[in-house]
Amino acid sequence: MKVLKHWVLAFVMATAPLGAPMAVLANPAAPADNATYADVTPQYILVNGDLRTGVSLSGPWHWSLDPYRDGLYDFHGKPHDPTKGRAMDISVADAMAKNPNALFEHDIHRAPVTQVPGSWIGYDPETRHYDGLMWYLKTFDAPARSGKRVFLRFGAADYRADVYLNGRKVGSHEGGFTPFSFEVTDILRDKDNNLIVAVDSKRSADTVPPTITDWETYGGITRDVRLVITPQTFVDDDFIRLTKDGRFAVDVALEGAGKAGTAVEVAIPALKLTLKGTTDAHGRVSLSAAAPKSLKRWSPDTPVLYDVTVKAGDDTVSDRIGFRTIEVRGADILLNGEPIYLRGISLHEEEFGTSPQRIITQSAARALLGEIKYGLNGNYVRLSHYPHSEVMTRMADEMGLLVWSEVPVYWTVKFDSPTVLKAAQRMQAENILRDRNRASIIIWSIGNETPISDARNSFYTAMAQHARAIDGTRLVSAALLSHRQIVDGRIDITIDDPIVSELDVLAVNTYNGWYGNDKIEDVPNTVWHSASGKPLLLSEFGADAQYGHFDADHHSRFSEDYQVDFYNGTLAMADKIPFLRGMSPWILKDFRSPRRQTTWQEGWNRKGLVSETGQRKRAFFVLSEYYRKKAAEH
Ligand code: GCB
Repeated sequence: MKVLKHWVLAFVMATAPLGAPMAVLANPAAPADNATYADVTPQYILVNGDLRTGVSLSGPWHWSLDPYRDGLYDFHGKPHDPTKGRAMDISVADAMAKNPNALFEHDIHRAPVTQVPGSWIGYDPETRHYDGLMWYLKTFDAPARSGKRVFLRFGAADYRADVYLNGRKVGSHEGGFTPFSFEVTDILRDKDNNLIVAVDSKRSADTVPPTITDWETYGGITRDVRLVITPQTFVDDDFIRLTKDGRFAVDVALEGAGKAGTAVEVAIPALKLTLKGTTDAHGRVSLSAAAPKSLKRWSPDTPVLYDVTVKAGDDTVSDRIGFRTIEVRGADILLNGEPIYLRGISLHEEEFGTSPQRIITQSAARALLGEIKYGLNGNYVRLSHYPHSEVMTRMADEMGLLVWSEVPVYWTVKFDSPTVLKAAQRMQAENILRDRNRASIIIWSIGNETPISDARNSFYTAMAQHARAIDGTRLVSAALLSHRQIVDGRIDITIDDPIVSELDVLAVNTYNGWYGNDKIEDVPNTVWHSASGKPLLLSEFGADAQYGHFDADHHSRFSEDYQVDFYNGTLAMADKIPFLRGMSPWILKDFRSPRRQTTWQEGWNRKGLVSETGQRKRAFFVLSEYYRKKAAEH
């Protein structure tokens, strides 16, 4: 068994109930190859990597299609030797200067240019439905960095990325929605660096998610790329939060030769609070102090963020952090000790508009979340079905929206595969470690609508325990399916998924009145059962409607009238579920989905309450009014 990474152990100890830390470490679905949490956690966390000192490499990059994967394999299908550089990495101009007759089949240095971040589905009509391997090239001069370390950090690349700098492979990453970093200190040169990235969007039965989803695959480098510059020893991770008993708790982990015995100072100037300590032999320190009375707790109504700095040796990391508590008591969800009802909606990572890019800028995030908070009177968003950009979660902190954050364990993941579990846990670790300091996030979701089986149950158990091991301060949930029957002429739904025992909050996707044969007029009288005593969220419900299509006479499917009926019926049902504590209907905005091809849809899932360009459908106002009343009640 490999040695656990120091900080993983640290956080397990810090978050597990007293006397139980080793139990938390036991992974019930432990992969046969003895993988440990060390295998699923990134080598460098680079906490706040999006904000740290550095330079952005976003902007113009060359792109070159490689449908036959020639850049990876030679003529006979043998992989190229990654240590010797690649076909794609040869500077054709240099080589031609030496031998004007040299033969090249690729010339990425003269290939077309696009803007990174973005997705190739928007580059060109030819790439609109491309699913495969794409090469990217960025040439750049390095910033001044004497004596410092340099990391290449990608916000996300969908789905797999192989990264080469100056002809050397610096690393690979699997997973389309989480950040990754590689150290390049010794490879970087002052001038003319060649950064080549092979991004492969192709998924398989062994990927997370697998091939079939209900959303568009945005292949490409979809989030910012940065060179992050740190001192030799630096703050790799910090976890700063308010505990349920009202204390500040801080865990800091340093990386680098000088990580042991280093003084660490965590300051929140607005609260006149400074916590000091010295790292242990592993470069870790845990600090805690009573929260001052002047602390204003973060909530959707008071999204107060404090400037926090962590200083260690030559390094300083700054963040803006809100402080709040979240817990479950019986069937209630308590925010800062008070019961709260989650007035939410689900969201895919797509900006308003028709350009197929998926570029979540601050203004795109503000526009989407603003529609939820001010348009719908909401206080909550389900960021489905994968980790959204850090721009989005930071914006939720700033604007005051509670967040459900999810990993792309969706539908038919290969639950009996230890390799797939490892990939999913790695994504989970990258997501949680990126966002543990976001007050807005209250729920880590371990997946969506997965069919019950023994393999799935142990996979989910491992995921739930892993989430708690990294962050024991938030609630764990999953969007489940439920058990429907007709009893005494009424729709009768029982939540009897065995995974319920592993979850803090139940969540069910329910589409009666849209999918299946139930009529929407029968939905209000649905009876719900759960023996768990835990709070329930309706994590999805919705019906397709094309904006502007009305059918007052027949209320036919895809009309706005039908969608209004569906919302009225489902909200009436919701009012009668005694243990319901919130909802995130499907979905704020119509989103691209290649599997939706009727004349009403034309490649869009039309369950949005607003169209792709942001026009509000009538059902938007139904939910907005419902939430206005709910907000007044609570
Ligand atoms: C679901 C899925 C979601 C789909 C939605 C639909 O249950 O969780 O990803 O997009 O239904 O529209 O069918």
